[in-house]
Amino acid sequence: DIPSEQWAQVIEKSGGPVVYKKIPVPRPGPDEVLLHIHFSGVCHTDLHTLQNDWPIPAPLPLVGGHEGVGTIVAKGDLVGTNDTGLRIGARAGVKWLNSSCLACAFCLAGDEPLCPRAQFSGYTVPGTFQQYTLAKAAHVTRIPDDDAEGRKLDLAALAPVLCAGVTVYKALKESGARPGQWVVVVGAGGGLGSMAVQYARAMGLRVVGIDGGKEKGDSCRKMGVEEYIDFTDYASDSEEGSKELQSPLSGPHAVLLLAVSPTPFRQAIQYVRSRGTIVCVGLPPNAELRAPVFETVVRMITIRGSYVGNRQDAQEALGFFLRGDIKVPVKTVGLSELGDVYRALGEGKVVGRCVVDTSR
Ligand code: 8ID
Ligand code: ZN
Ligand code: ZN
Repeated sequence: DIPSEQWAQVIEKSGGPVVYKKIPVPRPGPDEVLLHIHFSGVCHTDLHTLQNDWPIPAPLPLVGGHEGVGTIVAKGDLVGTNDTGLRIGARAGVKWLNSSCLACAFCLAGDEPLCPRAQFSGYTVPGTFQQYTLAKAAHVTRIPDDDAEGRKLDLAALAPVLCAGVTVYKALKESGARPGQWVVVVGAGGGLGSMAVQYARAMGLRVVGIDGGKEKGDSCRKMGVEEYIDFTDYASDSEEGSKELQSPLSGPHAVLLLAVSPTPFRQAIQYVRSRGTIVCVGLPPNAELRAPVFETVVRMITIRGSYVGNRQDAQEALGFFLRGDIKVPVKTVGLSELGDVYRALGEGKVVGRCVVDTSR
């Protein structure tokens, strides 16, 4: 039974606070499914949205959230009934990429996050911080009922795979790092970072984690870093500071930049190995990349961006989770407490990922 009203967290003015209130349950269009969302991870992107950090403003009022796991409760007439896995009662995931045109050159080549007509969950269309959300059938992630061993899935732990997991898995592939090589994860104690450490390990890479504080350090070691560097131990949070960072790092093959501050984006060139790759993923507002041309050339450094992943990347990232390779502890709180999570994220106090339970 689908109710006519539901609880949601609504951004009514930019900067917040979010308002916990009842809103109507939407009905699916012909190419959409309606999901009863059970859990949704809270990504730092959701905080950027609340704070209106980025060049493209989000339309308000808005329901945020883009890391949702749910059950399909209704679907439109164009959604196939046969082998698509989208039957009523099936589990499915909602990602940042809510839809794309499926017809442009990017979509046809499996680069649908680059589609000029892409829509984003919790940014340009309502997201997963509500009990029922719409999603385009073509873009939901199919989730089996059980894991690879036939055990019941931990859906709260699975939720972060749908943004953090797919994003870092894709970024690691984009880095070109091979099994046995070193990768530095900058922001390793956060949501994407915790996942990145585990995916990197599962992909046979050796990991150095950088983040701030002892609690994040303990968590990084649990996730599997061989070395933890506490950036707050270094004298200056500046490009100069990177000279100190170089010595413990000794030339990683790849650097994944997941932090939400601009400084580490400028430091990475100083310590990445010659012929190494710097992958930019974090989105600090108004930040600019800067690298000396001479060093970039004579050391053959690659600097690239990586943006979520395509539908296949999502299924592959989910596969690691289903096989038991991704064990990032999540802190689950009620959807009604989302405001506290935003606050903690803004203060850098979230270790790993917070997930909201839409039933409370
Ligand atoms: O597709 C994409 N490119 C994509 C997908 C998903 C998220 C990009 N993102 C972006 C988010 O919008 C955000 O800007 O990635 C960034 C990280 O998201 P998150 O992992 O959800 O945020 P978090 O949990 O707050 O983790 C950030 C970590 O960075 C650390 C913090 O301590 C925190 O643990 N950090 C900071 I801030 N400055 C640091 C520094 N100088 C640092 N760690 C090391 N060195
Ligand atoms: Zn995200
Ligand atoms: Zn397209």
